[in-house]
Amino acid sequence: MKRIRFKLDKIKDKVRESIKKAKEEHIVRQYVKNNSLFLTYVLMCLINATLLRFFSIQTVSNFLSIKAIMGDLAVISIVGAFGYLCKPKNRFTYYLSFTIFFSAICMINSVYYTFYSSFASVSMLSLTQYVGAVGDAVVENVIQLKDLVYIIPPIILVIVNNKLKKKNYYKKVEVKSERKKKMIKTLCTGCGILALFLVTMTSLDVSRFISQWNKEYIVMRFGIYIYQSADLVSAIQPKINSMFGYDKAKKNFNDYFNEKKEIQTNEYTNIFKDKNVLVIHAESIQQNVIGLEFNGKPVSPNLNKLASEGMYFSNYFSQVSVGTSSDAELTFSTSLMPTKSGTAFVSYPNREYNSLQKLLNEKGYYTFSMHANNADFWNRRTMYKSLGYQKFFSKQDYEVTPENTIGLGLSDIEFFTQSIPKLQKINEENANWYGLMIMLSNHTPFSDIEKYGEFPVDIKETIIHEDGTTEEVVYPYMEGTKLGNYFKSVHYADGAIGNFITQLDEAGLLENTVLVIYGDHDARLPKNDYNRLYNYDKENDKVLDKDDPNYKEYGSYQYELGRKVPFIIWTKDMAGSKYNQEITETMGMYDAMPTLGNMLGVYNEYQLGHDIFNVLGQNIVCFPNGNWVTNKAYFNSQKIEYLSLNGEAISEEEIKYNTEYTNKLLEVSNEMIVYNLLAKDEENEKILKEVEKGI
Ligand code: GP9
Ligand code: MN
Repeated sequence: MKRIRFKLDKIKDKVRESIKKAKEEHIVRQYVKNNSLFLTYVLMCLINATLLRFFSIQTVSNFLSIKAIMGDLAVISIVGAFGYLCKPKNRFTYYLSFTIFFSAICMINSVYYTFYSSFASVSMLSLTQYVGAVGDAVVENVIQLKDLVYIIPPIILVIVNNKLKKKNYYKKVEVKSERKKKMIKTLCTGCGILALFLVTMTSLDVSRFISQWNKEYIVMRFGIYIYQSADLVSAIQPKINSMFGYDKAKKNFNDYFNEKKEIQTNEYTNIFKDKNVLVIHAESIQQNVIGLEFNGKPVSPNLNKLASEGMYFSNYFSQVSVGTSSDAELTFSTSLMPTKSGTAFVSYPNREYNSLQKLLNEKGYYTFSMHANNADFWNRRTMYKSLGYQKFFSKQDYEVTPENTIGLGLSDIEFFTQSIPKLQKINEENANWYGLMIMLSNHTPFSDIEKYGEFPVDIKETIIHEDGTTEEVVYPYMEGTKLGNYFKSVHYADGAIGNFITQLDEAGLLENTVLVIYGDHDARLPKNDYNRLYNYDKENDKVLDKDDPNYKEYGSYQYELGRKVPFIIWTKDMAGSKYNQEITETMGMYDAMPTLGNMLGVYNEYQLGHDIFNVLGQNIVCFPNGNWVTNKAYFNSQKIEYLSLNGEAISEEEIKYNTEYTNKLLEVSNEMIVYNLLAKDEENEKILKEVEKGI
């Protein structure tokens, strides 16, 4: 014991001595003076990464996360260390290049986060063509002032460099061995920070880092630069993935479905047997428009009517990832989740899918999709074959002119109108058919307002004065806001649906048809606009104060839960029948195929969702980022906290169970697609060989 104490004292003395020596020799000051360029580079890149966390994740604990700062610092210093190998006069070019590179990473992620509430993935590079097509929408709706702050650090580095030049900073001669020594010292410091960072990692950090579902969590704990490096590796994975780990994935898959016991029938089985099905993919329609009114006029009178006459699933969540519309189509048709990296439509179109379309094909249905956009958008032309569509009516099958265009393409009214003769022909030629109709007009940025028609989103009031005279007062309310424009756009899209139903009826196409409508995903509108919608103070034309008794909380949870979409199943004769009901059970896009399939008399043994009528009171909806929601709670896996939905606390065990359920489901779903597990073995071999050849 004494010996240990003696040794400790000796170390303490040595440290004290070194500090004293350092003070006397001004070592720190000397270091700063001799390494100003490197230190500016480190500081600038670190500030950028911190700002990114601040503007995206937005809680103090996250943006000042020591772990993330350490992770970023380690990467920046390790990369920066090699700058010392350059001669002093070339060093600036090295550091400026990397400052620009790191700033670009932060800027891209900043823009991306606004749009997708997630961080960018290299695998999305293959999807840039689609971003191009909706590019205007992105620029108009998404690039904000906050995305431009990342330009400042490279500018500061240039300014510092100019100052250093004037002070003859680069005139010093450094021999090769001296440069090497500096590099090694800096590299060791960087590795030391990395080692310190690694020992502070928890098992949760490790598992989340490996699984990569939860991008926000990884950025929060590992920093943006480690996240982006790991993402680069996982982007190359689709090719590598399918070459390795097949056996493990296959075993996982077998175990999962062997354990899954599913009830296959209920009172809804076959209620729509041999009926035609017309599915409307309602672009960006959110559930919160249903029932909403301005000046006594409903935003969506037609959807309201369909919801009140049919089966209306009012607690229905979209489960899309970066593949937005295409992910919605995938999950709706196959009951699978979007893939971990890339998108199923673009990265894995050559896989085997068990889809509703294929199951209906087997029963003699003719299957088709109609969408007046470019057939290659989201790689639909190719993927549709794998989903089992027999025909795809795309832009080339419609007459698109500048006059009949709204937003991204052919207006919804025109799209539906031009589709009627096509539908009539299909109906004449086929005993049964299943069709998907993808709407387009209600797509972000909702700025074609003059084409949407009149729908004021202000507040109009008539004031009666004491002398009996009246005065019309108008409060701007949602006019001029993005959300306000969205409501105008929804009103237009809803009108197009109403028009279409009349046309279908006139053409006799509703007699034997089940109409299904789903909102594909939320409209990614600003949270502040919702705050204005729910907390408008008309007297002052601003949002109510937080401590006002009438103020309704609209935080991030309300926003996330507010992203629900409508799901309606309707037939002409359903109103007033026993099927005319509102189903409030929490439900996801992956429950659509099992629920609708059962009504049509088909069953997919590899579905991940459930027939909702078999799981009433106990359903769970998993999201691609690892979050989940039930009737009782919404769990945010980034914050590791939940919001109670029934006012009661939920147990630790329930959280653990649901989280494990979610992670397993996401893993199995991803592996089913990546490893093509639904394919027969010999087909799979063919695909894997193609992958090996780099196709
Ligand atoms: C494009 C349309 C919109 O054809 O479906 O796609 P989104 O941008 O919503 O994914
Ligand atoms: Mn969409």
